[in-house]
Amino acid sequence: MNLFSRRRFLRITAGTLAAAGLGPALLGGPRARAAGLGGALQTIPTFCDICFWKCGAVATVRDGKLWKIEGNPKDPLSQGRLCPRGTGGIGATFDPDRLRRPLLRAKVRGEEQWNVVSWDEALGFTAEKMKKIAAEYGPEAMGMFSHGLGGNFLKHTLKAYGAVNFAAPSFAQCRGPRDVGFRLTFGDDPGSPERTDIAHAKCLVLIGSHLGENMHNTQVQEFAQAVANGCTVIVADPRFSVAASKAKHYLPVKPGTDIALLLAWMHVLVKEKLYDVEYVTKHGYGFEQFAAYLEPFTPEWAYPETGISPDVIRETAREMGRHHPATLVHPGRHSTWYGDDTQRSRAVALLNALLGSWGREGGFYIPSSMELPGYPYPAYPPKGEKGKVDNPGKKYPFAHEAISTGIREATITGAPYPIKGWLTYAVNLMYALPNQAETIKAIEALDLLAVVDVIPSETAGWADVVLPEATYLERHDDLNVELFRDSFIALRQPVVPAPDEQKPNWWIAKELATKLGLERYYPWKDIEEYLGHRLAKGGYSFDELKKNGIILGPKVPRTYEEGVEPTFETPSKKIEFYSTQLQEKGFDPIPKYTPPDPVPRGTFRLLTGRAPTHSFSRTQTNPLLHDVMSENEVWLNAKEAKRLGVKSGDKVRLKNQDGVVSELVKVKATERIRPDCVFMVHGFGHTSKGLKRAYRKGASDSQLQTRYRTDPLMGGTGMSMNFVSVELEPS
Ligand SMILES: Nc1nc2c(c(=O)[nH]1)N[C@H]1C(S)=C(S)[C@@H](COP(=O)(O)OP(=O)(O)OC[C@H]3O[C@@H](n4cnc5c(=O)[nH]c(N)nc54)[C@H](O)[C@@H]3O)O[C@H]1N2
Ligand SMILES: Nc1nc2c(c(=O)[nH]1)N[C@H]1C(S)=C(S)[C@@H](COP(=O)(O)OP(=O)(O)OC[C@H]3O[C@@H](n4cnc5c(=O)[nH]c(N)nc54)[C@H](O)[C@@H]3O)O[C@H]1N2
Ligand code: SF4
Ligand SMILES: [Mo]
Repeated sequence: MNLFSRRRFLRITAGTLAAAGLGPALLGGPRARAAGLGGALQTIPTFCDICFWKCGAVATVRDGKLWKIEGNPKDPLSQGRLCPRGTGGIGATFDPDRLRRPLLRAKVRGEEQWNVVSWDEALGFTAEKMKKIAAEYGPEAMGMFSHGLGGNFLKHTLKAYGAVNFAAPSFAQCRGPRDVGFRLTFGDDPGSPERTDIAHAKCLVLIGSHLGENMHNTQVQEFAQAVANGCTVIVADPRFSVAASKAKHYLPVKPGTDIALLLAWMHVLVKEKLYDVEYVTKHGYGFEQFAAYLEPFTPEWAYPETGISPDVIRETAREMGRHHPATLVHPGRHSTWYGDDTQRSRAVALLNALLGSWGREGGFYIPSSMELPGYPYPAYPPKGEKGKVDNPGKKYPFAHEAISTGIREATITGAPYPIKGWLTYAVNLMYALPNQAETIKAIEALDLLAVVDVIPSETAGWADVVLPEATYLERHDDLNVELFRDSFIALRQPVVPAPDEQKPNWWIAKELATKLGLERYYPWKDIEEYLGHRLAKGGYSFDELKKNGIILGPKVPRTYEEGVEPTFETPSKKIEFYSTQLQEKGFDPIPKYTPPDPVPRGTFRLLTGRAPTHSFSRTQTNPLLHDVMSENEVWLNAKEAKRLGVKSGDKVRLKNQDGVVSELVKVKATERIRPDCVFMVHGFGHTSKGLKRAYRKGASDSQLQTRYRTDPLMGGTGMSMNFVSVELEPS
């Protein structure tokens, strides 16, 4: 602490606090300071919501105004530091484009013409429509899409109403294939936050996972630690990512050929007996069949598929073998790419199995969470005969969560039964689901689309009723109790009031329940009563939580090295090198490589990813984050750019195989990408007129992803099957 702030610190007195009318909980204990510049500084712990990592944060309010937000040093997820998005998160509160009042659609759907109404009218309208849907089609006809913790209370209201169809695009459009691939192999998934012990890895393999641009905070911090400790980094990516710049080996793999590379790596490990023989003998099931299966998949076989030379494949496999079991082949997260994604993720899991990294230091630790009882609500109404619509007849046998695109399909077709209402919470379906035309077709078949958001997203533009939520810095949410290395309970609490008529999700959910005649499902008067009740029942102090933002559990052993034997919840109770579950359902018991569709002449495969300063399609209007990056660019191989006569900074349009043309987007001509693909950051090119700051800036990958291939195991939608040509603007 420097002298200046120390003097400020010493000025704090009980009198100043009382005069400012601040409760001790709001003052955040030891971090509280008084400022000489005409007012008090308050520090309030909470957790971030710019993405779903939920980093513990401490916000500082100066003269009643939100000033800054930093990491909470007590929090194991942030370890005292936020990512750039988290730091810029405060911009969400003063975003001029944010929603302010409830809106009812004035004209035709999608025209974004609204009547400003009261909450009473907006929720009355929603409840009436929902009652009508329940009466005509049954409550199962009401579906809900959500992402994140904030959806909990609305889900509760909808369950009380009798709804059964709940989905999140974070499954079938994100980590679903990965989770299923790992479950089939180890009996458990990598989790969110991932159970990766990156900090202690001696060799880290990133196959398409672009940590450093993908800014999941703890992982990026640990990645930096690992690099500082001399960890060998191997990156396989068609694009020279930020992570690739830290790598000893960079493999510019041909898009869609990861399974070939993974099979060849495993071939070398088995052939040269570089795998963890003891671990595999003890925990493996079906290893002999697996080893025999690998026989033909030599590095020479993989070379023409992947473009990676046999000596590089051998050298990198040996490097992995040398450091095992502290070799971590990162599971990635977003894994809906080519339609055979579960098998790709299963191959990643099998490579980890060979290296013995599951349950090991520098590999995948065994996480735990705190025990915290739920609220004792009355039982939900009994479920009817109908079941869920997203996966009829268990068509996708290994889906363990609902498939968003399955609900969309049922909405369009009316089968297995009609879906007539959607409630969305913190999802932008127009951007999250591939093929926007299908999303619109589904919306047109609805009697009700109610959208809860903080900004007028593209999906809100199609809504009948728009319910404006208070941002995460203006509200409480449910408690965060997650599986992680250190178990904890974290609190989100308001830092500043909502500026207009925005309301928190719990309030919206409770009021909607009341309008539906379901008030008995909300026996608590407000969220503090609800949170206090849960914490008291668990034996935790609400006051401590308000003050620190976090309650930490005891440290317990996490790895084999610390004395914990891993267990495997597969049918054989072992690591399944050969999967009988897959065989029984008619799928390949060991992953099979299928070459990707060839890239049509004159086009490029469209790949997408993240930028460090933006989250999905949710941050482009945030004034602070917009300032850092206001539009995306299309990465184009330098030689291809030259051939096409374009240079960095030129504006082009991308046209996909189905004739869809993008907004104008700047070219980034670079050696950092293969010549057969282009890359752009997801979330830009907004077309909602209400998003003034971001309107038509950059291009939207969602608009260009008209094609997708569904994963037959779990219904994930592979979206990297779209090809674009570069269209020059006449000058
Ligand atoms: N084309 C394409 N599609 C993708 C992806 C891709 O890279 N490309 N990525 C996929 C992945 S990995 C995922 S996880 C999903 C993510 O899909 P979504 O979860 O739908 O993500 P976003 O596009 O960020 O939409 C979030 C919406 O929540 C709103 N929001 C933000 N904060 C709040 C809040 O506090 N309260 C409320 N009520 N709303 C809020 C935002 O304004 C935005 O409209 O998309 C998947 N779909
Ligand atoms: N800043 C920021 N960070 C985020 C998010 C955000 O919105 N913003 N979102 C979070 C979420 S929900 C998710 S799911 C993750 C997503 O992040 P990741 O799990 O890392 O997944 P993707 O975004 O699909 O990864 C894209 C990378 O894969 C490469 N790639 C494309 N095709 C192939 C291929 O065939 N083979 C190989 N080997 N590589 C390929 C691309 O060039 C790119 O570098 O990011 C998280 N972190
Ligand atoms: S990773 Fe960044 S945006 Fe996500 S919760 Fe943490 S600080 Fe916020
Ligand atoms: Mo995701």
